Amino acid sequence: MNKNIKHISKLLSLILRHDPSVIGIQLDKNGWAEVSELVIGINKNGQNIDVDLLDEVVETNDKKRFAFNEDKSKIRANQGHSLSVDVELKEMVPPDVLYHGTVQRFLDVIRKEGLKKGGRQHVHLSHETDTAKNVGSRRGQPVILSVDTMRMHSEGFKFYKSENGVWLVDKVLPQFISF
Ligand code: HQG
Repeated sequence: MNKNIKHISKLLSLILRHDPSVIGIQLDKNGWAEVSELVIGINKNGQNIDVDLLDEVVETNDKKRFAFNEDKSKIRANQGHSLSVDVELKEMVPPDVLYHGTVQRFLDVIRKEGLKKGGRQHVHLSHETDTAKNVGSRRGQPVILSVDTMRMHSEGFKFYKSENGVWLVDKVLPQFISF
């Protein structure tokens, strides 16, 4: 990926998931930023960007992290927020098993407490073991945990799927995890 595009993608993640105030803008309750305000804010912050480049960043993003509204006047992150916004996630029946990528040093705590959402709004799970492996690799040698989502679902836990295909849940108790 073009270096500039990657840089802008990272900046967008910061602004749209965690802290819009870094460029002096606000998100609405559904996590939307006004595209016009965003472009002005990013330019003021010293990064040259126009609507076409923003479009390219959204289109080429490897994980489809961002989405425009219909008339492209607004933009938001599909998931991954620490900010408490309602991105209108769809509740869905999960596949029988989902995976979580982590690293060895967290396993003792995870065995005791299960998976917790930490700084984000949800625990992130994936359908593919490869994705879980990549997620874990961000922190070191990846460890892939399997989650018995069929049982969780039958016991009433709610699952959501983001627009870009990430499975989200409030927490995963240890009894549902295979180590
Ligand atoms: C671990 C990226 C101690 C958990 C990725 C993880 C993903 C615990 C870390 C998305 C724990 C949290 C999310 C417990 C979980 N005690 N550690 N009880 N429960 N953990 O970044 O899932 O590129 O908030 O295993 O690709 O790593 O940003 O979550 O290691 O999709 O779009 O605590 O972020 O996507 O880390 O990653 P994170 P995650 P983007």
